Amino acid sequence: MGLELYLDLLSQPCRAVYIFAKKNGIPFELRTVELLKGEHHTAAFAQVNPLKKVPALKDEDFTLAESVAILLYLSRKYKTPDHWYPEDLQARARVDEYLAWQHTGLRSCCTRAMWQKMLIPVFLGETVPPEMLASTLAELDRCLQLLEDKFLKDQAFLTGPHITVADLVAITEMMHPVSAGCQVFKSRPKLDAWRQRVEAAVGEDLFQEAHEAIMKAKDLPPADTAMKEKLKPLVQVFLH
Ligand SMILES: N[C@@H](CCC(=O)N[C@@H](CS)C(=O)NCC(=O)O)C(=O)O
Repeated sequence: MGLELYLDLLSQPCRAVYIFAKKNGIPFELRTVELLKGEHHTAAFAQVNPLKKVPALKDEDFTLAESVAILLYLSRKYKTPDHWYPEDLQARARVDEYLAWQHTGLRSCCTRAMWQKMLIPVFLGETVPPEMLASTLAELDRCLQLLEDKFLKDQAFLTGPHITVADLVAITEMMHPVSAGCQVFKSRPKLDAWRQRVEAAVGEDLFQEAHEAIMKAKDLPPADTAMKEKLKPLVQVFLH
């Protein structure tokens, strides 16, 4: 058995890993782990990732969790083109800087916005206090401004003139609030032009394929009682 990637494309870090692997022609077996069915809690999956989260990687006897570690492992093992994760010390440090910031920066804001604006009210039928949603969306706005001012500036891509794994991570993060109907790019021409460059670099077909499931999430049938029970811990996280 060669490389196996355990993914659910509803998940942002999974989409980043999926796009990276596909775009670079890395051969892998897709092992779908359906989060909404609670498949990440099975004993079999815990053998691959004891943290019980996707994405996860298995390469023969070697297993790995955490999307950033997976992206870097793939870039090194398959010697992907230098621009994705440049050898140059300072260019690489810029990518590392974004990858370190995003967990508690953009990813956190975008995921929270998607849960509060779409998944909790539409899929789970629970009320999100309007003042909580307003504060989440204001925080998202601040985060996007930071992305533009601190990272993108007047460059073509987030860390310089070429696309890197940082751009893949960021665009997949931003598609979370987009899927929930947030107008992330509408009043942000700089970010919108960047989005178009990233989509063009990835390829429109691959970009759409990776985002098909999340863009349809708003049409999911309402969760049943068992599903609501399973998702309770996550709802608690996103309602605080
Ligand atoms: N820091 C991790 C985050 C992984 C993560 O939180 N994955 C989510 C999906 S986006 C998950 O599996 N959640 C299941 C759960 O927490 O029960 C990464 O970047 O890979």
